[in-house]
Amino acid sequence: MSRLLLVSNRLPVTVKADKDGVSVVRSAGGLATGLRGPHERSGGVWIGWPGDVSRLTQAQRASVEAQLAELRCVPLYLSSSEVNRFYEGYSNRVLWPLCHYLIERMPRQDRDWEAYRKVNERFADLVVRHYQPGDTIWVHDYQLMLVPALLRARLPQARIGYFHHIPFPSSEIFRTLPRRTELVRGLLGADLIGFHTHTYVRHFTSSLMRLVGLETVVDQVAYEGRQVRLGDFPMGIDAQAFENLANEPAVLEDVRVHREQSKGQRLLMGVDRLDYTKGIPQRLLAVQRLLEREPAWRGRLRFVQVAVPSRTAVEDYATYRDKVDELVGRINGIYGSVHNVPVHYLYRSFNERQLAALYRAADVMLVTPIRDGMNLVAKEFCAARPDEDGVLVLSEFAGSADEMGDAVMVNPYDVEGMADALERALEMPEEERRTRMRHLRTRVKEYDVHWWVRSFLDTLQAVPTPPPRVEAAGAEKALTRMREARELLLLLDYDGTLVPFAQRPELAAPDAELLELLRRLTARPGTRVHVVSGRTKETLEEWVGALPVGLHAEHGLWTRMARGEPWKALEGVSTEWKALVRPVLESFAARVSGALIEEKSASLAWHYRQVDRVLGARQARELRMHLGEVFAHGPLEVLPGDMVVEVRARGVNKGRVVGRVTEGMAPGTLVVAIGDDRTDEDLFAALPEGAIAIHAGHKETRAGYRVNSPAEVRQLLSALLAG
Ligand code: ADQ
Repeated sequence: MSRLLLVSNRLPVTVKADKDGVSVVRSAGGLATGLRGPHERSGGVWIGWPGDVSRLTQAQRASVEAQLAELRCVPLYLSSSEVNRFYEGYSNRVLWPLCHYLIERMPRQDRDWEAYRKVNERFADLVVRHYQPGDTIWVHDYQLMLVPALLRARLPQARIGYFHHIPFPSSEIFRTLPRRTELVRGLLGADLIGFHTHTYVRHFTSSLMRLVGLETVVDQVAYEGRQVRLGDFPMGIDAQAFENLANEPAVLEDVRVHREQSKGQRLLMGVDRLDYTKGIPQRLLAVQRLLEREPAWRGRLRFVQVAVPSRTAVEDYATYRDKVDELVGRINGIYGSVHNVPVHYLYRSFNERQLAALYRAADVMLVTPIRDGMNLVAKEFCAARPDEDGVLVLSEFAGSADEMGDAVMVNPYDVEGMADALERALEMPEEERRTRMRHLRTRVKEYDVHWWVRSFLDTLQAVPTPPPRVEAAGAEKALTRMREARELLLLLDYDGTLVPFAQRPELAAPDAELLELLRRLTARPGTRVHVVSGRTKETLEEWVGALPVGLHAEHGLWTRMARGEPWKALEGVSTEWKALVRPVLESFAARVSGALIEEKSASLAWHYRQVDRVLGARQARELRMHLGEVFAHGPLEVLPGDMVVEVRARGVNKGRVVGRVTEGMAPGTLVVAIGDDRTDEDLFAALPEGAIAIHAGHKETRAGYRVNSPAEVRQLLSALLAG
């Protein structure tokens, strides 16, 4: 097993200072428990914030560090301003409500973005310092969404995973965020991006399409020359540990006491962090509604709501706390008596033993968040019921709902419906309760946190490591060889290589700088230049025909070897199929606004650069499929291009140009081809031995060298002239 570097905002520890000194205690949470084994076995480290240590003395700090080192934890200290702006400001005030669909809770201006970015950089720096070749890096959660890309830029060969613990919202919500694209690109630095459910994966892929124009094929996205995998990995809990706890004699004694105290009553339970996503007010309203409409339940219900204080420095949480307090007071005021109140509200943290006792004592467990990435409480409840009794009422907006179909499902926004579900749960016959609980427990026990860690890490390990990437330095090396060559033959693609893509094909005419560059290249001693393009011969003639360059139009169908010479076509190319294909393209163009058809002598192209991204990609896929089926054995081929589907006579490709231009070439001539898309790969494949192929962009390529953009192609060619 390779060394595992875990990266999360918080370290899985609590630092406690008292009169006897300072101690570092391991946390018990699901993530900490699940990752403990792999973390220790792999000999790696866990990097994160140990919490506020600003009040500690120098000596106490040193002691904390020594204890952290024992636990293989590396601290990243956050200043109080960073806590304020990176953690509470951007993470908890912006990203948390956004991902939970609560955009009205987001501040109107995201002033804390810079702090978020800087702290993400600090995390990446620290990871890089601890990284050793061969390590696997696993970054956790929404506080660190930029870290994967920051790492990728500095560790191109590293194996990087990222897991998003909260929901990933619909792209319609996500795209309201000013920094949406930076965040999505931040995640794309990873080799594997994991979510709790398939729905979140789908939402993420539609954001990729909408914001970056990337299409996901099954579970992979090609990005900057790498394949990024996406997957759903529903997180589990340490089910065995919870079951063991629930069977401990001291816990069973507590269960007995709880039951005794609610004698003659049914015990309803809620356990949450006090967070506005957890739906506590809606749940209280449902209890109130039940008592209101069914007087028979009055005095017979005891609802214990446990709420751990959370993010108390964020004002929204304080307001929310007041709201819950008020509701509890109101319900108890109306339905309580001198001896008894229906709602017992405990605003504090409980340890796992106490929680296990509450879970095991409950008749009905209410887990009704308005939105929740997964929700582990629902699973803990089931694990703590070896007696196979108790009813789980679960919100359909919790990620866990996807796996826990045997719960009583509720829509937390429907108070009346929730009151119905409560009643149904309270009156559920024992046999049904047991059947449902058995099924729930089987799932929770089988897909526990250890399974989750294993399946994520196994998938991450299976990702092939990226081939060593030739960076700009590689192009430098190509440049040296080009400068040294006595004779040079340049084969240059046009669109996406010499000029960037334009909204419409006719708008990509060469600018003065490009014409001058090409002219100077043709004047360079021993240098011949050919433009090899998919464009028509008329366009090439008009745009660059005045220069002493060779021109190859329509992917090599037409060739004009030198200025003033006639255009010659490849022989034996059929074009009758065009009459059949044209109506198909026309019917697709009519369906979507912005699509246009381009006709050349031996090809037809359907352009969708101006179509809505999602719709365009979907229509293009459908068109390719349709053409593939109908004309499977015809004399034509369908090429996916950059925002274009091109249908071309079979046998015509840029590779055919190579034979013609190298005929009679002086020995020792260096052939250099530069291109950016699939059609250029045909050219690269046909190059003679010793030639240089340069890919302009970030796609998968057989080229040995890479530059990033048309601007860099021009820089390279200018450097050739300068040298
Ligand atoms: P949370 O929003 O914190 O986690 P959840 O999954 O329910 O939500 O985990 C809460 C944890 O806190 C549970 O382990 C629970 O036992 C504990 N807890 C709750 N109330 C407590 C109390 N009063 N005292 C002590 N402990 C208490 C985020 C996402 C979730 C996702 C997890 C894991 O919001 O959707 O399931 O991460 O990915």
